[in-house]
Amino acid sequence: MRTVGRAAISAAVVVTAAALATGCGGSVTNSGGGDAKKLVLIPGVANEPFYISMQCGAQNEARALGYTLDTQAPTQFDASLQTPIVTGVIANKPGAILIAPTHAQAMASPIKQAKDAGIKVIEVDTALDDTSIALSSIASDNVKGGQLAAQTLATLVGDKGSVLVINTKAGTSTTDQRAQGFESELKSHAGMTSLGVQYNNNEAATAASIVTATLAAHPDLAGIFATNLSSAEGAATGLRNAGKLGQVKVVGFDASPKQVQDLKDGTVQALIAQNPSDIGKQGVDQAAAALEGKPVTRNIQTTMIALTQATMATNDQYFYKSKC
Ligand code: T6T
Repeated sequence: MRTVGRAAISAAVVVTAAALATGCGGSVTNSGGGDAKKLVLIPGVANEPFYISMQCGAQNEARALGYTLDTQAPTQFDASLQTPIVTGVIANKPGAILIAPTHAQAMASPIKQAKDAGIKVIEVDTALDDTSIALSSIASDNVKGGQLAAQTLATLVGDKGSVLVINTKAGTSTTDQRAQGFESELKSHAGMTSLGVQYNNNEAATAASIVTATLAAHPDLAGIFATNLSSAEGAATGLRNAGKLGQVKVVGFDASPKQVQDLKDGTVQALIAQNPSDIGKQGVDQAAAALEGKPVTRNIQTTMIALTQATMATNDQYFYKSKC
């Protein structure tokens, strides 16, 4: 095992793109009788800038390497909606799937069925607990991202006061790791107290309500770590509604257009931006390697950066896209 350290169809699905292959010759039949030149990207949820950016990177790379890439995403970040997509994709027998599992355990069975059908499985962003199913996993170092968020928030609040973690859904590998990294780093900051983790079910409106309720119980709240896009967008709304903008410091993961605007406005103080386009690109590279019998790298870490008002102007390549 080698690690490379560097820097939505039925009621529930949206087909967001089918990039046609250029160049390379006709279809190649895989062992299951399908099309080995066909890749399918199954993101966690449709119409969300993190996954749109991932799709852009994957589409470009697939085109460059002579593969087709279809994207099929659930309308909500939910295993019960992602499972039927996987099942439907298996029936079409693509060469490989690039998937962001919406639950570390609940998605194991459908994804294993894909593997058992002879489809190469590549994890992009999130991962299953069972590491025997995917051939390769491409993601940020999410524990480190959580630690970085804690260090950044500590500086912003003067290393003292109570802080809240807003997470998405329990069982999401990435955001659970970010919360763990945050909590473990907090142990080195004696003046800071964690109010624990609350879950927003990946809904920004729920994150906003969590902030309102927390402020009612803890008017002296110093800071918030929002573990992803929905948590951070909602936290900003909650603080705005409560009239506490700037007084409660926010470090959020991700860099959607709204998050970038919130940073510019000073509504949030820092964003840990990932590199979803590179996750998509490298996912395609690993899928192609697996299909072409070349060596595959089991774990690949992609870059992250802490964006502040001071650094955002020179790092706009890290801003997520709403379209390719
Ligand atoms: O933060 C990203 C992704 O890394 C995470 O796994 C789920 O949430 C996002 O898609 C942002 O909404």
